[in-house]
Amino acid sequence: MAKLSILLYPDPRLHTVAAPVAQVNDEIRQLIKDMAQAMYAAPGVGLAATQVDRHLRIIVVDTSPAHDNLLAFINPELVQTSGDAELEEGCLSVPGIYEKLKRAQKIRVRALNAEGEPFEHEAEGLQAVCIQHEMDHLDGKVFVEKLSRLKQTRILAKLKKRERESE
Ligand code: GNR
Ligand code: NI
Repeated sequence: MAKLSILLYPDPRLHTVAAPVAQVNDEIRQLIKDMAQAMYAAPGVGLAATQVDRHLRIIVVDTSPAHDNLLAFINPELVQTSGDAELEEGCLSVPGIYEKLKRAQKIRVRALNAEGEPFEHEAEGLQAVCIQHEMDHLDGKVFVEKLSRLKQTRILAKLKKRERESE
């Protein structure tokens, strides 16, 4: 299995809009396995293909306490959203930065599974927030870019300072 490395903000490749998966085949299934491995190793509760520099519309999510409920969504689409959630979010591509964002509390997602079959999934709370966070990655958006300009400037300064100090 290929060990995938995770792109770090502000890497411009994180702004790539991912292309739909045309055919779910063994290559896609292998990518999903590698993404799951990278997510669990990090550790994180979700990962988008964008973050491992594979610009296809694939996300994996596991918000279960025992890390035993892997969900994979290929070409995910939100078909329904309701309510408001405001949760502190983090991102494997922006390590050490946690900020609150407003999201839908409950969502219904339509996607293909690893067999290429369409399915729908309802999520709420952390799982719903995580799926929305991952779907943003597929559109080239990193969560910090939804914050105010001031907060983004401060986060970029913090990341640069950290980079300087690690040299
Ligand atoms: O590991 C992660 N935790 C998290 C916490 C709150 C809201 C979203 C997330 S997703 C993040 C992993 C990640 O960067 N996915 O893109
Ligand atoms: Ni993220």
